[in-house]
Amino acid sequence: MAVIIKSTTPFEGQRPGTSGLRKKVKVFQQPGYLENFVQSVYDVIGDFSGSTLVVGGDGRYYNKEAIQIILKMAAANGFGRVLVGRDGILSTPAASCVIRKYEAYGGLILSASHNPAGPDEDFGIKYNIGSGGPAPEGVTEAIFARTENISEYKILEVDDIALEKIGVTQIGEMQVEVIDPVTDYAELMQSIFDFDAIRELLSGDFRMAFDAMHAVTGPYARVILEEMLGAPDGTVINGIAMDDFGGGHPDPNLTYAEELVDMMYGEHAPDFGAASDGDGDRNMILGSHFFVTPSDSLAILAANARLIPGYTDGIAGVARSMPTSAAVDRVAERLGIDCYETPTGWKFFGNLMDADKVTLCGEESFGTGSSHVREKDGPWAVLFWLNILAVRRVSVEEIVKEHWMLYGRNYYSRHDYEGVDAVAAEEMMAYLRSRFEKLPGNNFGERIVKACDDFSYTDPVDQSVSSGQGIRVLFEDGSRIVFRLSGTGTEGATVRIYIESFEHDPERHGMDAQEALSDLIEAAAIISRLQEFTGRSEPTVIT
Ligand code: VG1
Ligand code: CO
Repeated sequence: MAVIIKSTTPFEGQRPGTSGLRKKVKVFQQPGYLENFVQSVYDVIGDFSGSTLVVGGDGRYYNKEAIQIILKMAAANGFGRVLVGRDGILSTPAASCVIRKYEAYGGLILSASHNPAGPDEDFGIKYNIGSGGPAPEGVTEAIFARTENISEYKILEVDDIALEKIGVTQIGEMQVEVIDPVTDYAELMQSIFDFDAIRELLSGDFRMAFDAMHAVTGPYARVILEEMLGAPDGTVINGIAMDDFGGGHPDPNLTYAEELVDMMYGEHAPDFGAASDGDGDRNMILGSHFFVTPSDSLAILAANARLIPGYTDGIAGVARSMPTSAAVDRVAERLGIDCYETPTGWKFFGNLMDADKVTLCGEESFGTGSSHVREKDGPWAVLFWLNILAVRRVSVEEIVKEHWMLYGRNYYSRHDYEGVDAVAAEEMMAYLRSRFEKLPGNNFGERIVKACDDFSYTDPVDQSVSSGQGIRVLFEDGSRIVFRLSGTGTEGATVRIYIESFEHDPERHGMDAQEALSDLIEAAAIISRLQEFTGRSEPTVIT
């Protein structure tokens, strides 16, 4: 029987940010908290009666409990069918794939991405629309507005639904169909990449390692890399998914993917190394003793796309988030295709892909993807690189260096200051804004400030405007510094500083990025008075 329960939760803080609603598990466990968010989603997304919802998550702590609530509420609210990954598992890109393939009304994805998991760590939920992509700002704002005045939610009072086996269960008027979390996604990958060529590469001397970081990509990588592509057992490391991600921080970067990084810089380093994050939408690419920046990776995928069966006809256009380096812009220019600069967050790529304006897109934060789904896609990026390597048969390092020769090198780095006092961080941003008029004309070493602004984006498809998306300090020589506050952290504020400069001269491509950018890094500290505001002098994470 469906019951209506009067809500008593504190609604505060349910604003879905860049990647949905992210809070500590304990916050989600408050009676009615998750229920209120879910009911608010169901209340504002339109008439879905009788249609299909997709549900799945990265398997983190509270995933299963949350799914039971979501399913019982979906039944009480009139969905006809829910497709749910076995054991409640679906990586973020696989959820996007399933939504699209089965033409679902939308989906609920449970993840806090790369944030640590466990009873004292993070949980998250977001709504994706029928295209398979994250809900656009209009929808997330409507969900938020609804959470502020919701007074009751509907739930079906039934026993928990078995999710361990493939099959269909009826609850009330609704069918719950448990699906294999990997099959549909693996089929999609097979339709894009040359699996035969990759299998051949992997059967020779070529050695690779994939670090699943004890998170959701473990089962995907084991099936696709080891079973379908014949990579030797053990290629996938940390491949067992755990609800606390093994106590780790499944963020595929040089700091947190320590085990893989040690291996790739060790004595018998494999030829290729890759890692993905908690929910499988991010990727890090390494060669033997060599790190590929995500911005370079996007540019290289764009430049080599025609080598891949799924993109032999070329790509329609590319897009990158504003703080991502302009490396891909140079490729777009040479290919004669459009390049769009969007705010941070995958949802801004959706309209461009739906309108066929772009095929590939990416972010500096280890996110790359294409219009095959509407999320960034970690394993897809890994397969893309493998397919390029299978065709070109040169090393990762050679591919990147040749790319720099042809297009020039964008030196790039991001400095994160995590867990900063939130008020201090806002004050620093306000101080920066107050200097927009004063900075132009000033010089820092040899570089002269040309302009400063707060990035604002007008969507070329629906004309919606998103402002306040990051402070840019642009220099006359084309280098730049960007200041942003993270929208995904759950403790205090995270200040992100992005630094970029362009080097055309191949003689100067061999520098360490921190060294090449040192004067800009210093300028960033002076311009923002970072230490005065935050008390910090060293970043928490450098990528
Ligand atoms: C970060 C990244 C951003 C990414 C977002 C979600 O956001 O910088 O590029 O889209 O995480 O990624 P922020 O606001 O903290 O800078 V994921 O893998 O959490 O879905
Ligand atoms: Co993620």
